[in-house]
Amino acid sequence: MNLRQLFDISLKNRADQIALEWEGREYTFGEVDARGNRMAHALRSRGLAQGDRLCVQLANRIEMIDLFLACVKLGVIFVPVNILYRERETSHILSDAEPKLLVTERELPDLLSSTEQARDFPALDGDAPAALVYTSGTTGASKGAVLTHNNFASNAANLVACWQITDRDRFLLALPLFHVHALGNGVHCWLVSGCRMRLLERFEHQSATQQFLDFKPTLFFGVPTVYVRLLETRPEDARAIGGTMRLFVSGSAPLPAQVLEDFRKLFGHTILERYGMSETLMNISNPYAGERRAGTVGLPLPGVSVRIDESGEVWVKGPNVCAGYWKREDATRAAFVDGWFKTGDLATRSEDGYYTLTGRRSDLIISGGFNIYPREIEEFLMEQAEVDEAAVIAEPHPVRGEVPVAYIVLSVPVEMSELERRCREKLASFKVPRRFEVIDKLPRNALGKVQKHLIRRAQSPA
Ligand code: MLC
Repeated sequence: MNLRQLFDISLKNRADQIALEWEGREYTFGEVDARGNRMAHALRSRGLAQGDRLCVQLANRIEMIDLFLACVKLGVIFVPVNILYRERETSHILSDAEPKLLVTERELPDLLSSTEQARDFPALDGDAPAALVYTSGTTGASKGAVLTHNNFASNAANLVACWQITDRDRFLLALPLFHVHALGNGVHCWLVSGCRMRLLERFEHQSATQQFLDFKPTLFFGVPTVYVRLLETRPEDARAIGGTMRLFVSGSAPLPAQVLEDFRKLFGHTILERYGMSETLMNISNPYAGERRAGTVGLPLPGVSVRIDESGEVWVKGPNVCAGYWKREDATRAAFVDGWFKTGDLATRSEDGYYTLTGRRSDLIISGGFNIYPREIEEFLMEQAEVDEAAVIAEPHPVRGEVPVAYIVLSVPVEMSELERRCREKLASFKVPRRFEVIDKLPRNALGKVQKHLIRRAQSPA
C-alpha cells in the first residue's frame, strides 16, 4: 500500500470529521484531501510527474501539508529544506536534488489558484521514494536520505499502534515540518489515526501554555529543549494541562533524566522517550504501557532489528530504514552492511532489553533538536583569510542541550564579533558558534588528526 492509499483511511473515510486547526480555522479531512488534490494538479500543470523532486522551504503552514499530500498523490519526491538555512546551505541541496521546482513563500500564490480536484493519480509502488531528507555524515556536505512510502507507512503504523493513537486524540504539533520528527511522526500519525491536529507555525515558549490550555491536547511531540521550556509553566497551569493530556513524547536529542523527573512532578506525566534518526525514522521507543525508564530510549519497535557491535555502535535493520543516499553509492555502501544500517550512535542494552544511548561515533552536535556538523562550520571558518585552523566542539547548554563553540588559530588578528557576523550571514542561526576562542595550535595526533577531546579537556576547569 502506498501512502496515498494509507491516508485515504482518513481523507476519504472520515471526510466530514474535523482534521486540522490552523490559524483559528477548522478543516475537515475532506477539505484537506481536496486541498491536496488541487495542489497536485497545480504541480502537474508545472510539469511535475512521478519521480521528480519538489524542494519546499517553508515555515509550518497549511500549504506545507497541501504540498506534501500533493507529492504523495503524484509520486513526486518531497524535499523539505530547513527555513533557517542560508543560501550557502540551500544551494548544495538544490544542486544535489535537482528539483523541478523550489517552493518558497514567493511561489505559493501561484500554486494556490488551481481548482481542478479529480483524483486521477498514478499507481505507485510502496518502494517508491516519498522524500529526500538531507542529513550530513562526518563530511561537511549533506546527503539526501531516500525515504520510501513503505518507510513512512511502517513507521506510522508502528507509532499509532505502540503509542495507542486514535481518532479521539487531539494532537498539538509545534515542531518544524521540514524535519522527520514533525513530518514522519507528526503528520503521518495524524493522517493514519484520523485524530484532530492543531498545527502551530512554531513552538514559542511564551505562548505555549496558552495553546495547551486553549486546545486541550491529549498528545504532544517535543524535543528536549521544548520540555525544558515547559518546566517554566506555572504549577496550576501545568496541573490543568496534565489533567487533559494522555501522552507526551520526546525525541531528536537525549532527554536528561532530571528533566523527565521535574516534568513528572509538575505535569503528572512521565514523558515517553524514543530514538530515531532521519535515515531510519523511529527505531526504539519506551513502552506506552510498560515502564518508561529515565535515561533510556526503551525497546526496539515492532519489525525493527537492533544490534550493538563490539565497539558499542548501534546497527538497525527493518522496514523503517531508508533505501540509501540519493545519488551517493559510496556513502550508501559505507553506511550499510547486509541490509544493516550503521547509525553512528553508541549504546548499551540492559538485561531486560532497554537501550541507553551513551554517545556518538561522530562529533555531531545537537542543539535544540537541530543537527550541527562541526566540519561544515570549520570549513567555513577556514575559508576566512585570517583563520588558519578551526575546530568546533559541543558545549553543554541548559536549554538547548548542546551549543557549538569554535577554537581557532589565527594567521592575522581579527575581531571575534566580525567572525560571528560573517557566520551569521552565511550559516543558519543555530550553527553560529556561541563563542570563539583563539588558541596557539590545535592538538593533533601522529597522523595529523585533530584531537577534539584534548581541546575540551584543556578548556574545562580542573
Ligand atoms: C528555532 N528557530 C526558529 C525555529 N526554530 N525560527 C523559525 N522557525 C522555527 N521553527 C530559531 C529562532 O529564530 C532563534 O534564532 C533560535 O532558533 C532559538 O529560538 P528560541 O525562540 O530561543 O527558541 P527555544 O525556546 O530555544 O526553542 C527552540 C525550538 C526549536 C526547540 C522550538 O529549536 C525547534 O523547533 N527545534 C526542533 C527541531 C526538530 O524538530 N528536530 C527534529 C530533527 S529530526 P536566533 O537567531 O535568535 O538564535 C530527528 C530525527 C528524530 O532528529 O529522531 O526525531
